[in-house]
Amino acid sequence: MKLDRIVLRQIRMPLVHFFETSFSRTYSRDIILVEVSGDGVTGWGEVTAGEHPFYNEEWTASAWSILHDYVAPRVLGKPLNSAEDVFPLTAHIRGHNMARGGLEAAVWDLEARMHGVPLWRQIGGGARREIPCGVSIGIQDSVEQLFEKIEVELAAGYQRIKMKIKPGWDVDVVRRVRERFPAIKLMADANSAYTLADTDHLRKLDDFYLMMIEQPLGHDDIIDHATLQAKLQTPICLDECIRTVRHAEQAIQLRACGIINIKLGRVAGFSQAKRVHDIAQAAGIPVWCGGMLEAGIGRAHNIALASLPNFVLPGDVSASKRYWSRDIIEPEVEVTSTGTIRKRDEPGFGYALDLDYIRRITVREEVLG
Ligand code: OSB
Ligand code: MG
Repeated sequence: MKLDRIVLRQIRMPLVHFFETSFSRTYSRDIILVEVSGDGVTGWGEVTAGEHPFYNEEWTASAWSILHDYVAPRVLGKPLNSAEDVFPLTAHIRGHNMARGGLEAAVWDLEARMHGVPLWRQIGGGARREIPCGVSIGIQDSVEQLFEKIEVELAAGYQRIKMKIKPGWDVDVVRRVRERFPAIKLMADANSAYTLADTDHLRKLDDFYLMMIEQPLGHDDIIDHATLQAKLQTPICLDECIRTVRHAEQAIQLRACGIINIKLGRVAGFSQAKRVHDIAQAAGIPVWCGGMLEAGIGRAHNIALASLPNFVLPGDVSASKRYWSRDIIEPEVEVTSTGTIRKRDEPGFGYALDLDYIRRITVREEVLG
């Protein structure tokens, strides 16, 4: 297989509700879609970078530049035996995994379509017919608002609630949520808002039998997480700091976490996501699929990823309507009353693209090759 054309599109989509983490509040997304063509077949990927370099070093404009100037030239016209060849072709680029991963995932989609199989089969997934789903609920303006959101998501059937925390919105809020909802699967995500100096404060969270605490410490730290994990009963789940297979190996070796959140973009695509999945499985570390407020393509790719066998915990992959008044795929992603998403059997990522809508919300487009 050989790519002869890459189209980059930046789309702008307002969120139905703002999403607040410890690092920022997002009202609207600017998302890069990557369309790759070769041998008469087309595949699609989505870049998961945010609008600002606050979750990691990437943002929409940096991802566009990296794709345009560095990723596309390394892949266009090169003979590819499979989508596995994309990661090594872009490995000379340091970091910028989300930009590289957006294109890599598009090539997996293309390869699946070429073989006429669903993406989940192409990546070696398919361990389950239905993907268990949780929701990630951002920091709210009041605890009452948070209660309301949790009620709505539980009524919809979601299997676990993740609440975002930051200094000033942590132990007391988690306590109130736990008192109000004593039996739910609950976890907290700090997005690197704390340091080891907060150890005693974070230990108070042990009282609330959380499933896990996600990324409490530095976005680039593994060693301090190992120190903290030794002092906490609650398992630590690592997100930001697992960018490579080596990071996952080191975190496991140092006992820095009990659980890993795998995000397709953060680890540069499916080939590395699968390897992180495999080494975690071999070490007895469960994984789940994280989210980056994706539009339909990224969401569909996450569903495929979450069908690998060690994705045993509910992920942050949820229904389109929680994010968008209209998604870019048809049908939109829906969740069953038991909080699962059924994977689909169509070739590729499994949903049709709403190209008219994509055209209408495109704010930048460039054809390469
Ligand atoms: O840390 O998991 C995170 C969104 C943006 C950036 C980082 C994170 C998140 C989420 C949202 O938690 C997950 C989703 O619903 O897509
Ligand atoms: Mg996280």
